[in-house]
Amino acid sequence: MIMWRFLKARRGAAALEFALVAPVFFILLLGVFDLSILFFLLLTLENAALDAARFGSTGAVPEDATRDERIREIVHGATMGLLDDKGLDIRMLVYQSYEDVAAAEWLFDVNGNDAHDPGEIFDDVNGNGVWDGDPGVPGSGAPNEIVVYRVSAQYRLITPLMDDLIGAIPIRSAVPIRNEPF
Ligand SMILES: [Ca+2]
Ligand SMILES: [Ca+2]
Repeated sequence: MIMWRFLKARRGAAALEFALVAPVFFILLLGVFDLSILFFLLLTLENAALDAARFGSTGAVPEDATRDERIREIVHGATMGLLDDKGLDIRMLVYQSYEDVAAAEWLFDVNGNDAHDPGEIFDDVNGNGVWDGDPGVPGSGAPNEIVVYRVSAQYRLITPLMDDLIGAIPIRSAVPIRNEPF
């Protein structure tokens, strides 16, 4: 009888332990999923920007589309549609020098108004606490011009608590390239 009670108590304790540990375990598991997906999307984004830059720098104009359209098609193709619902943003910006590229303060322009709004994060390259803008001019550039291909998106974590805590995570890639003398 005592033995039976002991076993029952042990089973109860094991159930209680499981109830306590299970949520932590699942959150950790989802965290691993999140990190894997994030890493994969980041690689995809980088490949997309590289592919776009490689094509764009040749100056080739396809028969059935404009250069700009083809560059966007390449990015969509390389990201396999995985980022289409994650705010995929493709920008080609033309710079006069590599110094201008280095000075450009990248903005995660959530509402797409080309201005910094409260809550939007940016690269504070000169460390003055404000967004100083980007000297880049939209376009895919003329021969020998420097073009930066900026591809960005945002990822929301699957892990419930972490998503509330962190919010949307910006992922991005920028590839600078000098156009060929086409
Ligand atoms: Ca904005
Ligand atoms: Ca600044």
